[in-house]
Amino acid sequence: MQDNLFSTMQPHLVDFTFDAAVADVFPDMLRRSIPGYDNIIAMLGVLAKSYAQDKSNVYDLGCSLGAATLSVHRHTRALSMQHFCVDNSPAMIKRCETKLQRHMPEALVYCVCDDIQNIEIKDASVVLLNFTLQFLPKKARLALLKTIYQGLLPNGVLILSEKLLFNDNEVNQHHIDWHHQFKRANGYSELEISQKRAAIEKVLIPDTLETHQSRLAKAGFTQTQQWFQAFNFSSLIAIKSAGY
Ligand code: GEK
Repeated sequence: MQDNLFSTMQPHLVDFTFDAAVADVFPDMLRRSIPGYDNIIAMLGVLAKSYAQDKSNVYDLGCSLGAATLSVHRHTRALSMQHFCVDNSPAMIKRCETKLQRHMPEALVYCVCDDIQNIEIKDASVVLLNFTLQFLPKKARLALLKTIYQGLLPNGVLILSEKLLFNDNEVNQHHIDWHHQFKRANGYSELEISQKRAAIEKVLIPDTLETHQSRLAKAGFTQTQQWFQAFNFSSLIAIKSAGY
């Protein structure tokens, strides 16, 4: 279904929520709003294949409709792994469960409707935070990364994709303008772009790349690589070294 949720003037714009109306148009919304989204999803599977371990767990935190889990499974189906898909939106997790049952029926998948801060992470070889950390209060982000680090096996990885903020105002504005051009090129109108921006700005709070890198280091990760960036959207891979 096509995303036209913000195409008509909304007299009382409320903060963005991941409700049923959003879940119904979500694949179209992400594809047309996040530069490189399909590419990132495909590469999550490619990267996961290098680090996935037999008899380990994979966590997709803020899984929405399970696109990242599907990609990981596509590349790792020869291994025996348990997939934990977590989202606190009932509309998302319900659709996710149906979709994964249909597309990976042979896999061990647990779809959990909860806040990702309440989840115990253990025996994990791959943890995905694909555009989710940005929705957590800033002061809760380090604690979650520490929990993830503790729950990872040696050589395990966290893949963290986020919208970025830039310290330099002019540079930041360029990225915002390029992103809006990308949305226009994908058929969003000026009204849709401005109403979506107003609805999401209090719930999606981006950090700079440097903040992410230093927070990952504080959580324990000694190796972090930025493997993707398109405008102000980026993805990092953080590895838990074998010595720990
Ligand atoms: C993808 N990863 O397609 N606990 C659990 N879920 C949360 C929380 C929380 N505290 N906060 C937000 N979410 C997906 C895309 S979307 C990104 C992720 C976006 C969930 C929220 O319900 C939504 O489904 C998801 O995180 C963010 O690969 O919409 O920009």
